[in-house]
Amino acid sequence: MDVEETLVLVKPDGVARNLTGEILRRIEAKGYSLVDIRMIEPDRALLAQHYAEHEGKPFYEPLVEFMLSGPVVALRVAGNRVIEGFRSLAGTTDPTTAAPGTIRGDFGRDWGLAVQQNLVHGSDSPESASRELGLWFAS
Ligand code: IDP
Repeated sequence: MDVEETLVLVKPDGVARNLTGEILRRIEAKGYSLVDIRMIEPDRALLAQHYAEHEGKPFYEPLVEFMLSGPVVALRVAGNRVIEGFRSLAGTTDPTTAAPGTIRGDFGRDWGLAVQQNLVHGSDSPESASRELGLWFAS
């Protein structure tokens, strides 16, 4: 067994479209465990840390504005190889080409905006998961 924890965020579009329950249902149906959950209105400082690797990219500012547009649901999720497994459940970044059966493929919409409103975030490595869980579940 390679039990890990990952950070999943239901982004503002997912919360606004009442998809939090559906996303959590898929995570639990896959056999992963919900360890903690918080609804958070992130500030710029938190988002700057969370998205530090993207600073300077063309989509960075629109991405931060989008993430500030409404509450986010943060999930601490545990399971065997859950980091890779959740990213598989989520589908690829672009909702237009994400495979049907994935969260982004089934529900993500291409609004033609400067940032992809693709419903969820999932940590991409054990190092990212540890860092991001520390940010979103601090104190
Ligand atoms: P991921 O969320 O699939 O891991 P990342 O490359 O880490 O994708 O990008 C973080 C977020 O930034 C994406 O989920 C998406 O919302 C946004 N994003 C990434 N690449 C683009 C792009 O080329 N155009 C617009 N938005 C993007």
